[in-house]
Amino acid sequence: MQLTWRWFGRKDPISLQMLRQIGIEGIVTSLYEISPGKIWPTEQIADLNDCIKSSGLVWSVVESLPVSEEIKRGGPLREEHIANYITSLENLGRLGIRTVCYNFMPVIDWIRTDLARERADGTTGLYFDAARFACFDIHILEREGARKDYTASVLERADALAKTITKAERDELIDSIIIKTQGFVCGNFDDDTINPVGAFRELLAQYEGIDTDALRSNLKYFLERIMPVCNEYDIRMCIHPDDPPFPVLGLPRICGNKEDIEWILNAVDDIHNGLTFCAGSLSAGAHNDVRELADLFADRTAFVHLRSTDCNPQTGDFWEESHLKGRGYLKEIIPIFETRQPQLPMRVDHGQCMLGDDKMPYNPGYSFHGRMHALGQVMGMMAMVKKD
Ligand code: DNO
Repeated sequence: MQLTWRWFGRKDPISLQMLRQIGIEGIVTSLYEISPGKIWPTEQIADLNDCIKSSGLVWSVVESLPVSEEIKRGGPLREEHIANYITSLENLGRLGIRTVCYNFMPVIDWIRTDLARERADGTTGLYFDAARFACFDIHILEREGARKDYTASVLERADALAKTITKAERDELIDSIIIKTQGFVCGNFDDDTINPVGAFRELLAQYEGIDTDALRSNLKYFLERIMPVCNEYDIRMCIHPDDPPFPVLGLPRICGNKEDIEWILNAVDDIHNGLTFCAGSLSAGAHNDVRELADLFADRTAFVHLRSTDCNPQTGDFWEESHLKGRGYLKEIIPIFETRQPQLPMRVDHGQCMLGDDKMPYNPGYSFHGRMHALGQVMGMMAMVKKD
């Protein structure tokens, strides 16, 4: 597979030159400054593309060309936003950028409650604590009917936490869930969002009455509309699985298990409608076996995220594991992709914070030493199966 790396543009403290030194071949990035629903102008794409090329690298994958809430929920601006999306795809396609990752998670992209949970070896990592999340949902968002979505034991822990949580801890939880993890990926919230909880509630309200079937049909509609331009420029769209891969906050989530992925790929049976195989997101659900999923969907995969998690089905918690351990089974899935699609771009996803990473302004999950350490492990696993 092609070794790629998520790079956050010219502001990223990790430079393209550094990435060349550690063996990276392709870049995964986005025009972060453009909000969802707006056109990506040719000049801006070309400018970033030239910058990447001049460092001897290529722009392998767009992650993400974000799909706006209007498209996801089928709002009044849907047609305009789809037309803009098509123009952005044309502009990318004309410059030869042909792999586009996106997600169809309403309101909130990936979710973690703790950004620096200490691990036994002294590193820190991302963590989803089900009770802390329930406390956010029930006692901070105060979402109507929220209690019925949790087990008795999660409720008990969430209620106990609500009694002892300090103002500072509460603010930190809100910041982790709504701002820090979302600011750099999704476009709904950023550091300037005033009253994040209020903004969050407003977005949630827009999804009232939108169930799984409605969201699926909006995805199908979107895919059908963009397939002609994808065919024309040979653009492989690849949906990112829901992270975590189960419904949250009363919102439907439609890309979290085998049936969901089958449904999406069959809804528009075209090679340009593909999957981002995120071993980390999928492995966070106890219902998924990533080895089975990789084997089933390798041929429709356009991009691979190599990362592993482990979970505790009793508590509902999950956490990021070493790339050599956990339910991501990277040792077993790398040979599947390496054999079936040796040209696929893959990136190491999330690393632990180690060796001073915590002193740097990296986005959560996107440490340098942690990811580089994981990259070395993944390169080793790949070398074992690579054909000369
Ligand atoms: C988090 C990421 C996601 C992913 C988007 C793709 O680290 O895996 O934010 O980039 O969901 O659209």
